[in-house]
Amino acid sequence: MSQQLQLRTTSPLATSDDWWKQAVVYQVYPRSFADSDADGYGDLRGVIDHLDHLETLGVDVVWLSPIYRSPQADNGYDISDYRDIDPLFGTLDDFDELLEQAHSRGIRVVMDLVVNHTSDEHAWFQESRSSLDNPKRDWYIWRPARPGTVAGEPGAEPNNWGSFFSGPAWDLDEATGEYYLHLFHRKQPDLNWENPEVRAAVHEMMRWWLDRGVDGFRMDVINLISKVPGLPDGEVHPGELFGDGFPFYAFGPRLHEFLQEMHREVFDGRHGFMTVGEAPGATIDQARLVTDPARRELDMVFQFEHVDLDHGELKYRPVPLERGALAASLTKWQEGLAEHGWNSLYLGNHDQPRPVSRFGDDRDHWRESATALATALHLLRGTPYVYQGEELGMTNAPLTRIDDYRDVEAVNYYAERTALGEDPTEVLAGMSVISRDNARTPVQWSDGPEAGFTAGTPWIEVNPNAASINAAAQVGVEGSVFEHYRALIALRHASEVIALGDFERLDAGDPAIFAYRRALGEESVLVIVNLSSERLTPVWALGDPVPGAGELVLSNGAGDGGGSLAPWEARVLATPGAVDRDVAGALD
Ligand code: ISL
Repeated sequence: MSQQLQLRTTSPLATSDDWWKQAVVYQVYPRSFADSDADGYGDLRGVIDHLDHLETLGVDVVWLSPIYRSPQADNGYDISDYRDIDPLFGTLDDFDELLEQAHSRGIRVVMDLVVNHTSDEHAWFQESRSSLDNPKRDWYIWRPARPGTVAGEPGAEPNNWGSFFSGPAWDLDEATGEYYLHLFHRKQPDLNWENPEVRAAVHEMMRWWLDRGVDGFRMDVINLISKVPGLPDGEVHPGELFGDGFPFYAFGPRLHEFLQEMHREVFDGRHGFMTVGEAPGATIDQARLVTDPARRELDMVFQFEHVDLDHGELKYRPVPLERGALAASLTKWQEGLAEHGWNSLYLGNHDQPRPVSRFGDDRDHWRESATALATALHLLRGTPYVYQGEELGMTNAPLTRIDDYRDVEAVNYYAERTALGEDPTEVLAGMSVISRDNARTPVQWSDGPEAGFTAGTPWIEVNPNAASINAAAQVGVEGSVFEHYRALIALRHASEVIALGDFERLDAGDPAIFAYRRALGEESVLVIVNLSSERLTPVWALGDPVPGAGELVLSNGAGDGGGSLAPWEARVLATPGAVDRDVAGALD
């Protein structure tokens, strides 16, 4: 841990290697956070200029989405130099200043590690593609055309896998007449993790960042790095054009071996770090294995069950959420990782639509549903993540035309589907609900020009509702979404019950009432949230709180404290010793 780090929470956990069990992480997507040089893109100095915002909010960690050199084919998740900062965001000196300023505020800094693939402009790939016998040829996944076909002809790809970004997962490199695998964009060739030289190079780079003072990593699609030998064809599901390779590249045969080797080579002997692995499609059993501390793999994972609930036959053909489905999914994962492993707790990030629009009611109950969702999530067992702007209740953007989109995943999907003859209006309707661009509009700092994000022209439109939804209108304002997030974070810092207590779902009758108890020893915290736009009455009379629940310590002000729950009303009750009021301060 960097010696400059001034801890802000005093609990015994805070100075242990499990400090992240009482921490809250804030995700910055630098491109959309704050622009200091009026080029229309957020940058590191913009982050430095807003560290006070993060300190006021009370977060313990900032996770930076990729800031490395990149041609930006996938907004930086296509890295061409792991040891330099892209000029779009600034310099290594700017990074070092951010690190020092964050640490002086007691905020750790976690980098986004993207090592399932690199950019095709990375030197490693440039060498690898230069010839069949180049020493780095085997650093990537090259294959000849499918037997019996001619390279370049449709169907000649080595297998039938599709890319996450539409089209085949293979591209023909004319120079050597072979195909290379890219699960994402064609400019994101997959690294060959079977090659020990690749693993050693990644480990060395990770140590380089840790030695610079970085406090850990969020690991991009880390569960995809081990592929099934032979790379067999996948099933073509209804509505899809290509085979589903997921069973053959997710949680592959050597994943745990690679993660344990990484832990040995990079983290053994170090303290104060944290690791979280993005693991699309993870099951509870897989998450238990990866996050079981005895196995020394990762501290936690981002699982996707709750953020896939509204995906229909295709991701961009969303279906309505079933009543109580979010609470049921969160409950399943609380119970699933109760004994082994650790949950990351999130509702949004740079790949997901805005939670208040997706899971809440951003029309008739915007503030109430934003604060209700936050209460439901933040008091669970696990490490909460706040995605930039979520603390302000930022909503989905008005994405109506294809020109409103910037995300390569969306743009490619639209091209693929309209080329198949699908109605553009229908395609756009589905995209507007689920698109990653909903989360990538600039952070709304004020009601001024471009929401105070830039003095230039933003790379993506500012949401017009910045006029009313912005930090200046909320920070320090009682009852605001920001102040509710601040209170929830303070509550976590003040309560080992919240950090370490058990979880028990309570049956309140209606599945839309998410009621649960956290207990540690004799102390407990009771959370009751109405995750609906109707007034609901729990099976027990709320006027007479659940027996032994303690006193009301926080509410989101949606209701009148009576026997029923107003739409999106959230209440938190705690027994006397469950919350250290000296640490929590004034909660609401
Ligand atoms: O959210 C998704 C699954 O439906 C995908 O949009 C997303 O691509 C997937 O979760 C993997 O995400 C990560 O890797 C991608 C990058 O585009 C995403 O931004 C990153 O979070 C490739 O690096």
